Amino acid sequence: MKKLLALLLATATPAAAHVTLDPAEAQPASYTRLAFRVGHGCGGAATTGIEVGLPRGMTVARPMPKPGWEIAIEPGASVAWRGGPLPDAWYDEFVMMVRTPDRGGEALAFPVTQHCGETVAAWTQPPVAGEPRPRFPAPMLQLAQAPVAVTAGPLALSNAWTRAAGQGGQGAGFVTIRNSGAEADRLVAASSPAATRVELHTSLREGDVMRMRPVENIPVPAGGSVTLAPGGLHLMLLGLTRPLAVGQTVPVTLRFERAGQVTVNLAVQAAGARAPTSMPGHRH
Ligand SMILES: [Cu+2]
Repeated sequence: MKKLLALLLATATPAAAHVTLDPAEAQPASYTRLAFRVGHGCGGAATTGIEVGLPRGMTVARPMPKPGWEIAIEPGASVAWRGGPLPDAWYDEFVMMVRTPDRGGEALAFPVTQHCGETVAAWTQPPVAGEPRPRFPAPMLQLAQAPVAVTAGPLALSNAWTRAAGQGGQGAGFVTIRNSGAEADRLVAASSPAATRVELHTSLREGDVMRMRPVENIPVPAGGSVTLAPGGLHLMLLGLTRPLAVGQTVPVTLRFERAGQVTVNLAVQAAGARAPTSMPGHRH
């Protein structure tokens, strides 16, 4: 018979005694790699399985195969790994690729049941505002607030994003700019606290090679729009002053000839992303 470990763990040191989720934050409606970190067994016993419950609306959850572990999927409900054993003193990660629901601002709970032979530990308690941290916390994923269109006069900026990159490197920023006004405008400069310098670039194909070239400005036609996108116009973030990590946002201030200055937050997507919510290597 399985015994619940609650009483046993209640007397153990609470520090580090839980299953955690990496990363803790992600963008809504985007493909995200989640790693469930298991840093201990159940009160000394080796881990022989974990079962991860999926939050409502998480229809895509693809576990990464793991040598020595069998995978069981219940679509839309749970993903489980059975195998090991993973000794109590060892550490391991259980990884899946998910598509997060389009519910920006929501905190998603992933109730995890950890099996150690006959013993079970249930990490299933979401935190409750105003109450102490639960003794058996469920791993949580905080979804960023859904990006809203930023406006400057007749200009509306939306779909602002970039890709993960390392400190000291460079990144390309993308955004859609719509001009509902009767007069054309031009993007003339950009800056960001995350980059030493931000240039306006276009991409040109020369033979088989794509090259980037600075442009003086980017026109935004009256009653029209311009889309900065991979393979075309983009913001070039040079000399990154900090790493750009998936799930974060990067503020960039754009200066328009007529509309003036406006700051947008670029949502950081995976390194290979071709579109704001795409999975690396896939087009949607
Ligand atoms: Cu460039």
